[in-house]
Amino acid sequence: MTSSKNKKDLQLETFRAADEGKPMTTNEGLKLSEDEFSLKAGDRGPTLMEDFHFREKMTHFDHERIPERVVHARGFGAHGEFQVYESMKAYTKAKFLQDPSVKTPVFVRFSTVAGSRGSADTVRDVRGFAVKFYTEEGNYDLVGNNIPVFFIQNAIKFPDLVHSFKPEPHNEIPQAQTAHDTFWDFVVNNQETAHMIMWHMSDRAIPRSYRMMEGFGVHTFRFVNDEGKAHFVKFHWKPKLGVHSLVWDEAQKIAGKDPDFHRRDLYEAIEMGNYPEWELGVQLIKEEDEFAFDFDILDPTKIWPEEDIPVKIIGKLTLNRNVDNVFAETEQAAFHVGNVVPGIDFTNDPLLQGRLFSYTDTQLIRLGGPNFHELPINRPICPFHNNQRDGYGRQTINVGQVSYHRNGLANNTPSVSSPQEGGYEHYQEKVEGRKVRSRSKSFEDHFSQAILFWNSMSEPEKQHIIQAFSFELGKVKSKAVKQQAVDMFANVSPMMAAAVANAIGAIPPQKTEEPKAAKISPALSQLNKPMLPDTRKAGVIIGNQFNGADVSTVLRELQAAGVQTVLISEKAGKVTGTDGTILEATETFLTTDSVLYDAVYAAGGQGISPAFEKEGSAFIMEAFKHFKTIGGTHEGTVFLEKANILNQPGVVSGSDMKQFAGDFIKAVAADRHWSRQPV
Ligand code: HDD
Repeated sequence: MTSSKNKKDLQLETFRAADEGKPMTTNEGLKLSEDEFSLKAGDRGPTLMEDFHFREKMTHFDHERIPERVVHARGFGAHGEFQVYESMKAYTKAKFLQDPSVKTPVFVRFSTVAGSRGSADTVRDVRGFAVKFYTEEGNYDLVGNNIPVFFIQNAIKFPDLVHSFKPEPHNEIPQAQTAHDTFWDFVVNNQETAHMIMWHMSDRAIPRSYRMMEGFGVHTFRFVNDEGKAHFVKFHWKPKLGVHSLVWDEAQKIAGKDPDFHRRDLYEAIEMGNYPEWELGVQLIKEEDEFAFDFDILDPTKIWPEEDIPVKIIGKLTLNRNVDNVFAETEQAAFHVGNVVPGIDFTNDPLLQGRLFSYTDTQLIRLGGPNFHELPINRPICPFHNNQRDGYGRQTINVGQVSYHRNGLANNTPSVSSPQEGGYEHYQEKVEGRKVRSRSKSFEDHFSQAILFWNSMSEPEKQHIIQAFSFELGKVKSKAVKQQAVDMFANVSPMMAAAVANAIGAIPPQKTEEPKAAKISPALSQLNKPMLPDTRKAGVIIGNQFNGADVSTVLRELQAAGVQTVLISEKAGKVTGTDGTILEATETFLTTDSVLYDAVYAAGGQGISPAFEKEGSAFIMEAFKHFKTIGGTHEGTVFLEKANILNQPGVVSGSDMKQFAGDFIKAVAADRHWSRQPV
C-alpha cells in the first residue's frame, strides 16, 4: 500500500497485475494457444471432460460473486492521504496525529445503507463514510456516516432496524427505500429514532455529491495521551466544498437517468485532478465533565451542539487516486470500528460496543474466512506478526517451527510490547454495576434534540422535511402507522405534523402548542456552510452560429472560476460560431438530462432549430423547477424571456460578458434559489 499517486510505483507491488500486452496463461501459468473454442470430439461433437482450460475458466466465473454487505452494499471508494495540522500530543498519543509533516495513506469508502449493490446512488438514505488510515502503528478505521446520530441506542436492535428498512420479505419491494410500512412501523414503535428520522427526512439524506457531505464518527470515543489522561471525543469531517443536496424530484429522476451519479462524480473529480478534501474536526470533553450536559454524552442519538462544544479542526483528508479495480479494492475492503491505534479508545456507548462484535463477524462470511486481513486493501503498511495460522485463503507463508505464545524455542517471540514500546493498552476505566437489560434513564429523552434540529433549519429546509415526511408516509399503506407517525412527530412540531397529516390523509395531532425553542444550533443548517462555485457542473445549450467571441469569453470565465461546462447541442460534435470559432458538443438532449447539472447556460445560436428550441426550453424549465442557476446570453436569452423567468432569483442574463459570467458564477456558488416563485 502506498499513498503515492504515481502509477509506476504501484506496479512494483507484487499483488497488482498489469495484464495488458502479456501472453494468456491458465492460473497455473501454462501458455494457451486458443481461448474461443472448447475441446470437442469433432467439429460438431460433444465437449470433452479433458478440457482443463474450459473447466478452470468456467469454474472461476461461476464463483465470481461474493455476498454483498448486509448493509452499505452499494458503495464507492478512493485512495488518498491524511495530514494533521498540528500535534495532538496533549490529547492523544496516536502517532498519525503527532507530526504535521507525515502523510498517512487512507482508503475511503462511501455508501448508501439500504439498497443492494446494484441500486441507485441518489436514493433517500444515510450515507456511509468509512475511512481506513494505514498508520505506522497499524490500521485505524473511522467507520462513520454523513449523519451524526443513529436510529437506535442499543446494538441488539440493529437486525430489527435493518429488517424493517430492507425490502419487505414477502415480495422484496421496495428496493433502497424507507418509504414503506415496515420501516415506519419500526419508527413509531421505537421512538428513540425521532432525532435520526429528522435528519433522514432532511436534505442530508439526498446529497449532491459524496464530495459535498459531512462525515461523523457518531459515537463518543476516547483520546488518551501518553500520560494516560483521557478526553471524550467526537469526530467530524467537514467538506471544503460545503454541504449541498439535491431536491427530491431531481434525486428520483437521477436514479433512472444515471444510477451511478455519485460514483461517477467522485471518479471524474479525481481523474480531473479536482481532489476532494475534508478537514478533520474533533469535539473534546474532559473526563471530569462527563455529566455536565443536559444529555448523556454516550447516547448515540445525541449530538454535541457545536456552539457549546466547538469543533477543533485538526487535519486534512485528500482523495487523490481512484482504485484500479473496484472488486479487489472497494468491494474487498473490510472496515471495523475495533481497528484502533494506541491513543484512541472506546466508550460504553451500547451501540458502539455491539458494533465491536459485528464487523469482524460479517467479514468472515462475506470474505470467506479469517484471512481477509491479508487482502491487499486490508493489509497494514507496518509489519504484523502473531501466532495465528492457516484458514481459507491463507497467503502468508509463516516460516519456522513455533506458532504458540509462551515458548522457549523462539525465545518467546513474537513478543508483546509495553505501552511505552507501542503496545496497545485499553483505557483503565473503572466499571461496576449489576447485570441488567434496560435503557439508562439518561437515554430516555428522545425529542429534545429532534426539536433542536427542526428549530435550527431554515424555512426551505423545513419545507423539504415536511415534503419528505409526506412522501414517505404517503407510501405507507397502514392507516394506523401513518397516524402513529403524525402523533409521534407532533412531539417535535405540531405545525409540521399537521402539515404532514394534511398531505397523507391522517388526523391532525391533538397537540397544537409548539415546543419552546430553547436553543438553536446554526451549524445544523446546510445554508450556513461554505458556498463555492468550484467543480459545479453547468450544461451549456449551444447551436450553430453562436456568438463565437462572446460565448468563448463566458466559457473561459466559468472555467477559471472552477465551474465545469458541458456543451449540449442538436448533434454531438462540432458547433460553429459566427466568427468561425469551433466548439465540441459532447452531449445531446438524448444522451443527457437537466437533472444531471447544477446550472444551465443558454448560449443559443442563430442556427438552432425549432425542435431543439423546444427541448432546450424543457431542459431549462426543469432546472428552474429544481431551483438551479440559469443564465442566458444572445439567442439564449429568448429561452428565458419566453419562459417568463427573467426576473426570478438565480436567473442571470446580460450583454456585458464579463459581468454576466461574474453574476452567473456568484449564482452558482449560492447553489439553489429557494425564493423563486412558480411560473
Ligand atoms: Fe455499521 C457496515 C457505519 C451501526 C453493523 N456500517 C457499515 C459501513 C458503515 C457503517 C459506513 C460500511 C463500511 C464499508 O464501507 O465497508 N454502522 C455505521 C455507523 C453506525 C453503524 C456510523 C452507527 C453509529 N453497524 C451499526 C451497528 C451494527 C452495524 C449497530 C451492528 C451491531 N455495519 C454493520 C455490519 C457492516 C456495517 C453488518 C456491513 C458490512 C460490514 O459491516 O463490513 O457489520
